[in-house]
Amino acid sequence: MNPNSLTIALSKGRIFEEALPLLKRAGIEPLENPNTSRKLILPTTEAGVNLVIIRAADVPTYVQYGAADVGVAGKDVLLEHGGEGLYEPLDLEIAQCRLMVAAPLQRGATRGRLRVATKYLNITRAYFARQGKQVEVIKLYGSMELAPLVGLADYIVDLVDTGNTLKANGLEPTEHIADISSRLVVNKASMKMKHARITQFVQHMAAAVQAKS
Ligand code: PRT
Ligand code: MG
Repeated sequence: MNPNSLTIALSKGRIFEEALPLLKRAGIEPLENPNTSRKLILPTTEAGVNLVIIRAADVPTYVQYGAADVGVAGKDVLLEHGGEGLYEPLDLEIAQCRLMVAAPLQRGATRGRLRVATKYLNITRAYFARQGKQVEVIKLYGSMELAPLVGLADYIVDLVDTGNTLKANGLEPTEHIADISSRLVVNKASMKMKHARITQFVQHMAAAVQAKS
């Protein structure tokens, strides 16, 4: 094990786009663009530092098992995962949004147990349990906004940024569950074995976040 090597897990799309300037300030630039390259492991300008490009929801798992030393993941994904085996040393303040309950603007009286469609099963179950509400949680993998329109669910739990997606589908946010931003996560064993390298990386990223705000 090279104590100076570093594998960084992150997803394509908004997290990659917003993490890139922070990584650049920390002296790390990918040698290829993941949006055009088919490579899943991207070498960077810094020797021994590689980016692995994976699905957003898989980032905590890769870091938990040490397949990556560090990663960038949304707080939504971390709450759903549970955070086992991970340190969360830094709020990167990127990809910000809110996790909300939403419902149709026009909603009829509901009979029986409320149904809530979401991809966040754990968060949703815990949230309604805290409210003392009995709900049936229906797992979906995307397009949650459709569920109330076709009678699959009474409510959804989803991320909201501008609110345009909800509005376009005749929905409105009804309850705020959590403010979301992306976090830097670190594998607990890597933190011990590569302590100097990871501490330095976290400090550089913290300085990059500061410089932005
Ligand atoms: O898209 P894919 O299926 O590959 O995976 P993913 O959806 O998990 O990844 P991605 O890249 O879409 O989202 C990664 C992370 O970005 C999420 O886990 C959040 O932490 C963060 N993030 C920030 C968001 C949003 N803002 C966001 N607005 N993720 C998703 N959205 C979606 C939301 O689900 C809804 O469909 O955008 C829509 C709402 O946006 P508004 O502006 O219309 O309100
Ligand atoms: Mg998405």
